[in-house]
Amino acid sequence: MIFHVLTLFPEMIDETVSHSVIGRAINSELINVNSINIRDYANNKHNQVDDYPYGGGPGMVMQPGPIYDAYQSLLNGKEKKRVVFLTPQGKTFNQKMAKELAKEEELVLLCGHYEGIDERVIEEIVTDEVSIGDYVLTGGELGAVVMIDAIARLVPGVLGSDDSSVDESFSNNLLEYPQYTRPKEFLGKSVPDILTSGHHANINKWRREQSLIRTLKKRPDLLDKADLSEEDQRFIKNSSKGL
Ligand code: 6GU
Repeated sequence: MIFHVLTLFPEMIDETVSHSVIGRAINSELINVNSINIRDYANNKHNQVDDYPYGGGPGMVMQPGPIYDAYQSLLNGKEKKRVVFLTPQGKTFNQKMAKELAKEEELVLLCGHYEGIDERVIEEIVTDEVSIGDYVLTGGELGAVVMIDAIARLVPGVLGSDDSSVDESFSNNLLEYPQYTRPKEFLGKSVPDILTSGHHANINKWRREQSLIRTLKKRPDLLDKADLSEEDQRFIKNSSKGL
């Protein structure tokens, strides 16, 4: 999968994706992150890409031309691509969107800065508007790397062989069960006995119940969307009494 990022700060993207799981996925060519500096498409000798807003007001607005030309440079005559504009006005990013976008072969992420981007280029090239939450950032770059991380880890092969994305929080609208590793005792606290019992059926049951309890306590809003067996529902009912 290829992520093209149109940005004025390509280092913010390249540096962030160079580490850990995503960095390895890039090195092994499972994904490609192609940051394009919009400033390279400036058409004046000062490499200026923003200007004063028509009608007045604070701040500067990114001009449409350089963004449009940077986008065109990706097309090489082929069909249009899906272009996500990172903006607090967008639809809030979530795991479902990550899964949906992970099906694409290529994605263009457009990062705005300053007071915004000239509306005409947004109308012309943007297919999706995405926000990463209800707060205001200084630019779209952090949103872009959040999206790249969440989407890339769903690309087959990016996580190790052990299918670690199947069981996890949100994929089934339940939070994950608690994890423990050595040492067996830490600050006087022991690992739950069941995890060292070797009874895999009991361990799975305990983990399921822990997921249900956690979700009930921390994110009860998720339970409506979760796929719950009758046993799960009975367990939740009994646990709720104690809360
Ligand atoms: Cl994606 N961009 C900006 N600039 N601000 C945001 C955002 C994105 N998501 C939340 N706030």
